[in-house]
Amino acid sequence: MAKTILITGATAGFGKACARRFADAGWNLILAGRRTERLESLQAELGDAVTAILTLDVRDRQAVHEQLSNLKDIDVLLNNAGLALGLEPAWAVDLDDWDTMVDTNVKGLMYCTRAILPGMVERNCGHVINIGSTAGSWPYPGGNVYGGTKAFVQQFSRNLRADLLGNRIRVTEIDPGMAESEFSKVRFKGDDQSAAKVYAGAEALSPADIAEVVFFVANLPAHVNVNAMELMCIDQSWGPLAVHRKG
Ligand code: NDP
Ligand code: 8X3
Repeated sequence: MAKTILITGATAGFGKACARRFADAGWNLILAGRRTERLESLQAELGDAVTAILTLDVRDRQAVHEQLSNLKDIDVLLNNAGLALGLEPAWAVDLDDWDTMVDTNVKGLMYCTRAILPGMVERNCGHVINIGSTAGSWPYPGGNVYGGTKAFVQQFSRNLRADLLGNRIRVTEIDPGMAESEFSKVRFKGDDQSAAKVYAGAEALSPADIAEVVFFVANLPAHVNVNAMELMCIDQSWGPLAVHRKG
């Protein structure tokens, strides 16, 4: 029987690429995001593979509960919806941006997980795949709260595993580095030039690369749990620790 994946943030980037990858392999898809017209066009592209589209803002706790808690037979929950806003230093940042990142990347992911997990526990099977980021492990100037939200995703994923020990439910955190999607356009609030500079001259990861990794971990034998996987494009690596020198 075909398995079912619920993808949050399916209207762009990683989520959309995952929808295509899993549909290609015969999975059923439930696609969620705020932009209905994009969900409809993905449904038109992928046809019967899409069993439902859900216009959903993951920050809306009540809506998440109403729309997700009744879903039965979810084999994989892909907690992908998320965003970064701004790159300002912590003392200059717009507090609304910090709130939006926490509400989406932390609280939205919590709400979706809490809505879907009881059904998985009842059936004693399932897989929660959380999209973290290298930003959750490796700091950079301007990463402040975005990196903090992704560090939450890392520890929450581990703690879910601890809670679920004894159940046949897997939890995986995928931590990509720089990947070319609409991410930077969102971060720079529609400034295409600033967004393009992030990827200029480098061969960034693509959403399809991430989809391949998500597909891989979801299709391992049921007793194999990949706890976490970090990936970067070959053109990205770490720099030295920064030193401020007088004069
Ligand atoms: P995109 O901007 O291309 O896609 C983001 C998706 O998240 C969209 O489908 C958007 O849908 C959805 N989304 C955002 N806010 C909400 C919300 N409140 N409710 C529901 N859906 C929402 O970015 P990516 O595909 O690159 O990002 C996907 C995930 O990967 C994010 O969690 C991001 O932090 C993470 N990531 C990205 C990296 C990168 O370099 N691109 C690297 C590491 C991690 P809509 O606007 O229609 O609601
Ligand atoms: C996205 C990657 O380096 O822009 O999570 O934070 S980065």
